[in-house]
Amino acid sequence: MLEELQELKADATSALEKTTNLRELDEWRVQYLGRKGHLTSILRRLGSMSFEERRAVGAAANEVKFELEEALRAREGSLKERELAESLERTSIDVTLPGYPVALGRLHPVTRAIKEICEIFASMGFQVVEGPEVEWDYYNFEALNIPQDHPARDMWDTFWIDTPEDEHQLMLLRTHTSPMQIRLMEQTRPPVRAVVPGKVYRYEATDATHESMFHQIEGLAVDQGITLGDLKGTLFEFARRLFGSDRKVRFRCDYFPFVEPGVEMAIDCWICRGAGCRLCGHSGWIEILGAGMVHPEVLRRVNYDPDIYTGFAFGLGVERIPMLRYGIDDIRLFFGNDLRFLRQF
Ligand code: YSA
Repeated sequence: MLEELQELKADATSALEKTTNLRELDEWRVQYLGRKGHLTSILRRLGSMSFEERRAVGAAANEVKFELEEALRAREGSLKERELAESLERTSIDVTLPGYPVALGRLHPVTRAIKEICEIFASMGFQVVEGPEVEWDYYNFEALNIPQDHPARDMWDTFWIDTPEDEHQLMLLRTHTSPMQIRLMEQTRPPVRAVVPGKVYRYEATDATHESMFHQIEGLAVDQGITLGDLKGTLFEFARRLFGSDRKVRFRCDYFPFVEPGVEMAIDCWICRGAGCRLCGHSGWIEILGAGMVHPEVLRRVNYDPDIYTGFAFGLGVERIPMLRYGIDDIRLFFGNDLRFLRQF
């Protein structure tokens, strides 16, 4: 029996050296070490042996088993290495090839318009500041001369925020960037010259030129001796730099409770070039901003003496600028998240 074991070991060792891949190695394992393999069949016969024989053959069989298992592991390691080297040779990596390009994002057209507009005003000496989108009723309406029952509240209906019962102030999503006029003047003394970009919200039906969330840029300049001429000069210069001198600009009287007098500024329609179409409501003009001279009541509320200081302010709808620029005929495209649209800019 001991001889049979030595023969088995020699036989198995030479068969192991002949294996050339992992599949053959597994077949070898089943043949020599498996449940129905050669070694197991020898071990099964141990039961019919004498005690002395069983001890000697059992110990020798375990030793052979241990050695064959060791040899199996070593062979497995070298076969794996060989297979890896062969597969690398087959696939051949060219480390000098350029890598995959990293996909770069880009700025949203509205973000780009905000940056560009702020840069124009910054070059005219305006500071750029931001303010809260969630605002108190006081700053959005009251302090701007729009008390509780004022009809102007109808055109600026908004989304209201629940506040704790003991909080007596009303909270809302700001309908315009104008509340920042008050916050700025509360914090500083004249001269003030600032622009405020940011999101605003309105509870209104959407159409080609109206969204319920859009962006505005507020402008405010307060000092001694500021006139409506300064307002017009500043806005004309802004329009000339942004659109070029061939675009037509129109000023008309308008009403806002926090200015006196009030104006609106419009640019000739980008689709029909003034002839009249669906987009401009057949008027030939698209309104881009409301403006005016800051109302004396508003100045008084922030402790600026209206007999000494005057100022102008404006609120510009940002989305309408890239619409004018690129001939975009529907504002809803900006936030529809269609990459085919956004990748064009
Ligand atoms: C007026 C006088 C000031 O001294 C200062 C600011 C203002 C503007 C005022 N706060 C205001 O919000 N006026 S507005 O309601 O006419 O909006 C200003 C601009 O925002 C519009 O000219 C238009 O370009 C844009 N806008 C208004 N509603 C919009 C909109 N853009 C997209 N969607 C909407 N729903």
